[in-house]
Amino acid sequence: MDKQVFDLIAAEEARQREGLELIPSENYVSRPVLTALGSVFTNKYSEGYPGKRYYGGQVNTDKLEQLTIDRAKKLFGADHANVQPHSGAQANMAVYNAWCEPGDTILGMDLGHGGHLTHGSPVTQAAQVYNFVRYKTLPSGEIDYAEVEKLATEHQPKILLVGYSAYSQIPDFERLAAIGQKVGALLMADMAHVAGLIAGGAHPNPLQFGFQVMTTTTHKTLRGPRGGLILSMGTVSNPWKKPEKTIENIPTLIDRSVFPGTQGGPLMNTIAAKAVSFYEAARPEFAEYAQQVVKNAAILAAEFDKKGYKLVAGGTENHLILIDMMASRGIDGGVAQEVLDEVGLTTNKNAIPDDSLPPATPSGLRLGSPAVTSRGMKEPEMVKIADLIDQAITNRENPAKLAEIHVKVRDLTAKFPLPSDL
Ligand code: DSN
Repeated sequence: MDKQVFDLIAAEEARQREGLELIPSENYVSRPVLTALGSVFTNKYSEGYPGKRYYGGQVNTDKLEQLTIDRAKKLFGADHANVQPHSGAQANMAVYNAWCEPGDTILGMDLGHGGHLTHGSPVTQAAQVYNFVRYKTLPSGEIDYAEVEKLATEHQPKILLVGYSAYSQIPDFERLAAIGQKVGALLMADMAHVAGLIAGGAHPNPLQFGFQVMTTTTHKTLRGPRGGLILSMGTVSNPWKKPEKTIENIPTLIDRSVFPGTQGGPLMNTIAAKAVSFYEAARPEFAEYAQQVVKNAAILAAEFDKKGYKLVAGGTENHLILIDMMASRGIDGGVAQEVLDEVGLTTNKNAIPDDSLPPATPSGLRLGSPAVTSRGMKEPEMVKIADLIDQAITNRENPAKLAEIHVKVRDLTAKFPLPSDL
């Protein structure tokens, strides 16, 4: 009936099918995840938690949410899971609110060095409520652990936060945990980018290194619906009774902070889709997928390196690559993103550490392998993709050549269906 929206959905589906999705925080969900997301659970209000709700009619929602919680706990080896956060940003806010008082200090990674907006960027509301102190990376591209230790000792943060949206290395969780423990901070990891790699055994799990809280989005490498998740270690008790603020009580403090602290009714259809994605992520095929994501990113990085591109940190240990486009080809990341968009290659401009250019036209271009790997692409396709990107950048002022490259992108994607087509 609604042709306008129908046409837009069809056009977006075609864009996703015919293009190469290289934004490292995006992915393609399966048909079962889409089906759950579009299910009648969207009609239900379920404030509270399984067995402790405000409204009637919860016979199915209670079972569904408990199933989702149990699957998440098992997948990540956590004592508790809160599956209600509407997004990663809300998950992070709920943890800050659970553990900190206004004005308390949180030590997190600087946005300009790969950190995330919600880790204390001055433009966020969180930065008005809490006192964020930020650590940076070294010129080598690695976290400056000595600086983390120095800042932690000096500022005695309530939370030591590790997490990022543009960091291509594997953090030394053991070292970070030791620093946090020394100053008595809650150890929090925002693993939104790599949660799928952790679930698939292709990346270390911070919960195994003494971290008490792990937040994530569910839609990146984890390949679920758009949403958030908080995993924690400790004792789970009745969320209706305010517990003492101790690290042991973190799961209950988090539950109270999500609802009623920072959110209203949960999105039960999204929770259904999260449950399906956790089921999929526990399967052996997903472990293969996670390994392939890492292999594919390494091949992409090696190909760019061969072509003389300068990569932040010199390469990648996860799914993500940050190219210093200005140093490599004398154009900013925004120009590169636009040229690549023209030929169906979707990437995003991104700041590099200590960028001399502004955020709207930064030096970097960020890309990654999760979505193309979901389409079944492997090493040979990564070599082709790096080549297509390089050709487009080199021929950015040659429309005829760009049109030829666009045809090559369509030819490649035609051979690899979307997971939702299978
Ligand atoms: N927007 C996400 C990303 O692209 O990394 C982080 O929230």
